[in-house]
Amino acid sequence: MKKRVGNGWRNKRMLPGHQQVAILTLLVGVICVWVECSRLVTPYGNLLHEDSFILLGNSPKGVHPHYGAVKVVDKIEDVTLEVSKNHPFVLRNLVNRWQGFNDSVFNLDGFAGEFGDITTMTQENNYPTVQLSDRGKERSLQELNKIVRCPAATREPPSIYGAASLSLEQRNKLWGNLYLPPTLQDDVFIECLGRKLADEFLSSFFWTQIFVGVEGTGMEMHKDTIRTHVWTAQLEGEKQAVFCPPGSKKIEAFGETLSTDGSNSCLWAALQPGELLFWPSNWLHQTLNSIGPSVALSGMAVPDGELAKEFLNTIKGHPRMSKALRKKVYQCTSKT
Ligand SMILES: O=C(O)CCC(=O)C(=O)O
Repeated sequence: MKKRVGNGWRNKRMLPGHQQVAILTLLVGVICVWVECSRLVTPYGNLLHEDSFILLGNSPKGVHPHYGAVKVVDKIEDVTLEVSKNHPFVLRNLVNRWQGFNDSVFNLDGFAGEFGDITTMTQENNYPTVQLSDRGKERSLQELNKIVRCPAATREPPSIYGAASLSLEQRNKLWGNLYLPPTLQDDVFIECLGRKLADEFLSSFFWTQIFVGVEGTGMEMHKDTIRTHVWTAQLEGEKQAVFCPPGSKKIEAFGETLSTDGSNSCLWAALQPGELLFWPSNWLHQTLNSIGPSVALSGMAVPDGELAKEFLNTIKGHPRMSKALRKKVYQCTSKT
């Protein structure tokens, strides 16, 4: 008589030891690959990169290999603490809150349809010398949208990066759906300025902007002249950025080398659609629209008293500010 051990059905299907080990190893392998892949597949779609090189934590091409990746924050509730650390970071998973992200509201076709007549300042130079300034050509957002959608071979001009400053009305249409973390919201301040002065303020300081560029364009390494925190929300394409703390010594990014005095601990980010990048504006920063067209909304924030003092100091003698606006900005900054 055959001896039965334990559950008959299980024993009958038992495989020899080495086969069990092989199957187990295969299973663990499959699970690991799945976990790794699901970490890499963003909640809003597939990766922009054909490979996962950058998203696995390797620095992008042209960025010094010793620079570290910026911190990734997953919870909106953690943003206040991260902002207080005065370091750049990327906030993931914000897109779930962006109403209309994949329809006509939060994409360039939608903007161009709605705000087609707004003027964008553009530059046609190739990176790394791109600067956005009054020296650029003026184009409507509609025109810019058409140009960046053309295949590179037929695009005229071939390389273009534009930015448009939003009016109060345009900004209000979009901001309500952005669900910015409370620390980065500036609505109380903007409302305090009143309608007319708010419009003057937004355009004088390029406070809320749309950036639209083709692959290979970007902004050269610079430090902003006014002291605020800055954020950019990526809507389309990929934007890479390098950040160096105040006083950085030698910076190597996207083929450019810049020598300054001080330390050398820069960070990089590769921002995907649906992610928000934050940086304190006294950090040096450089960007590259690495997969295009790249479309981003950007804004500034002054969440604490110390920064507010610095902000007011840096805008003191600003040439594009009327006396009435200056007075109101002082008043509203101390209130918020
Ligand atoms: O988004 C970019 O390409 C550059 C933004 C920037 O440098 C800035 O707002 O100061």
